[in-house]
Amino acid sequence: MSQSGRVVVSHGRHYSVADASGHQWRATTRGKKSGVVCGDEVEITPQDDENAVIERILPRHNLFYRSDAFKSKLIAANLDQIVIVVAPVPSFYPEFIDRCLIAAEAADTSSLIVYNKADLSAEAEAAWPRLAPYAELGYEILRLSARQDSGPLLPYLANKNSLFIGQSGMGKSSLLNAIIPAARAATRDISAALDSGRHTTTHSELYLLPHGGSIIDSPGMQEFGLGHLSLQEIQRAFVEFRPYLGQCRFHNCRHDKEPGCAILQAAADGKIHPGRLATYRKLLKTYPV
Ligand SMILES: Nc1nc2c(ncn2[C@@H]2O[C@H](COP(=O)(O)OP(=O)(O)OP(=O)(O)O)[C@@H](O)[C@H]2O)c(=O)[nH]1
Ligand SMILES: [Mg+2]
Ligand SMILES: [Zn+2]
Repeated sequence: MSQSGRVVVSHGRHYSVADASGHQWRATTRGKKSGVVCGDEVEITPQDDENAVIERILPRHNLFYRSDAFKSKLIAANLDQIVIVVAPVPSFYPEFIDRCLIAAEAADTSSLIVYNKADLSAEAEAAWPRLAPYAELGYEILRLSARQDSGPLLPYLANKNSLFIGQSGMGKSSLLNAIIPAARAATRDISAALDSGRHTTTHSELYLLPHGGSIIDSPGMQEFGLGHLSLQEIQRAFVEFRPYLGQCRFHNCRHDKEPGCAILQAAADGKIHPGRLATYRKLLKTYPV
């Protein structure tokens, strides 16, 4: 007899699926089939009291993924929001934020930026201006310290399925532990993590919030490829481009060097941040004319 459940752990091709009663099944897919991610609703067939086979993935509201040079990598499904965790130490790359925001826009999920480690006040103050463009674009930024008080994030998480994402060492797992102490996710000193060349979190896992909603903690990443998106999807994902799209002289304008380009004009008028345009230009290079 098959039943349904939600994928709460995805570790290579091994999964945990929680059913409605909260029981967690150790699950695998049939044959070589994979493509199951945290947050997926699935149909399973129990094999015994603990093991089950995933028969199929139920229709997804959305799927968040990135690509590397070779293929796309699924990250999580059925999300309400992406929580991009950044911190002053180790330093974060605005381009990484741009890429996450683009993937989130393309997956039709909202995003929130958490600026963690506010307790490192001198460093936090120094790096703060690098986040200003995102505030200007209307993205919400919460400045907090997982170590001191994660409280300001709670209202944003209530009854939502959130994905914590970010570069390694930003404090995603620390934040998770502060919010759900029972999670007891591994965290690690950055220098130790960098020395070993590994990320501390090695698989994605979904944790339930006591009053509704859930958090998926994901492994840190340095690269966030967008090869799965078309150039048009990328252009639309830059929220500040939207008022100007369709207003260029050429209908297939790449907003590169074309005359009569409304985007370049807006940038020249100071309406598009140079850093964001630089990210766009970098992405554009991967889409040959
Ligand atoms: N000062 C300070 N350090 C923090 C804070 N939050 C996390 N850290 C430290 O930052 C380091 C990395 O934290 P993790 O939670 O492991 O980071 P992560 O983003 O989960 O890293 P990966 O799993 O590798 O992606 C640890 O040494 C934490 O103790 C904070 O609010 N303030
Ligand atoms: Mg982690
Ligand atoms: Zn243009």
